[in-house]
Amino acid sequence: LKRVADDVRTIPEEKVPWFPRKIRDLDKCNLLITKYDPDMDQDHPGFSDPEYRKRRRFIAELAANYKQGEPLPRVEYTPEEVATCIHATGEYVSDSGTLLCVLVCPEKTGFQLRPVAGLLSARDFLASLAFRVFQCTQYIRHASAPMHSPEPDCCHELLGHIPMLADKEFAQFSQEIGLATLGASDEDIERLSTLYWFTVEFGLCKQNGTVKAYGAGLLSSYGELIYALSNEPEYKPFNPEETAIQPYQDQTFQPVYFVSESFEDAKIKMRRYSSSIQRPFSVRYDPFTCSLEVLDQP
Ligand code: HBI
Ligand code: FE
Repeated sequence: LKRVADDVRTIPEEKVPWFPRKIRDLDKCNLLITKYDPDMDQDHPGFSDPEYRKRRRFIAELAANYKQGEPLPRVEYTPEEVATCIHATGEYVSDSGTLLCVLVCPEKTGFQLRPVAGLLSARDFLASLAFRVFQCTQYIRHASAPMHSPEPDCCHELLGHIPMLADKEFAQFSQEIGLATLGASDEDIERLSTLYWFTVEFGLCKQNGTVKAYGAGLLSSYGELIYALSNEPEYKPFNPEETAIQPYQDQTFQPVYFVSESFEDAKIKMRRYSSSIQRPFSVRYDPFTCSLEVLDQP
């Protein structure tokens, strides 16, 4: 009888993909997707610039050697990088952006940054959010294309993501997407990553009756921000079931945006959606031990 019971218990567990259970496990969430990086993508603005590629390898090395809990590696930006960032964002790139997250976020929301060398797999990227850790790039886009970067870069993180991570409601929303992805099937990761895309990256939200942008991809792209609020694209109400299966664009402006009634409303809808995802266990984050409690489903 015991044998049978054991067998029954191990069947569902075998199908569950590995996921981090302690914050230190994020050192293993490091699967890079290299298709848009300057060494692999012929259309990358830095592809034919050996100096740029060398600089990127240097900054990538800092991220590769980083271990959870260490202070963020400091990058001394060159005058050219500073100029590019000012061009892209109108702001001086200094440590003041990261400082907002290093100093303000712990107090406001507990979000931390860790360095990442580039685009991560959606599974690894989203898993870190479950621990209130944001994987943050430190390199600057290529000087020849200050208004557009095929990959996330430091300008995008500083202008788009970091201020949002200091918002309580938004931090909760981000963490809950992360928690929903842990051990999820590839299909569910795809749907949750699409939801992340249309909210955290390209979301619109009503505020006092007016539609405003809050997505980091919009806040860090002046061109797309104007376009997104211009009435030219299509607007749909945010509804996770529908939003999760909307095909999306990562090379040009979005043809469609989803509008939430409020962050609060988006969070409630997202929570309802996440709880409809079938997993043979449930997870709860314990902020005191920075680890997950994993409870088997009865
Ligand atoms: N990796 N570093 C990094 N930054 C992102 O914004 C990011 C990523 N990997 C995947 C990803 N975004 C998208 O798939 C999201 O929709 C999850
Ligand atoms: Fe982003």
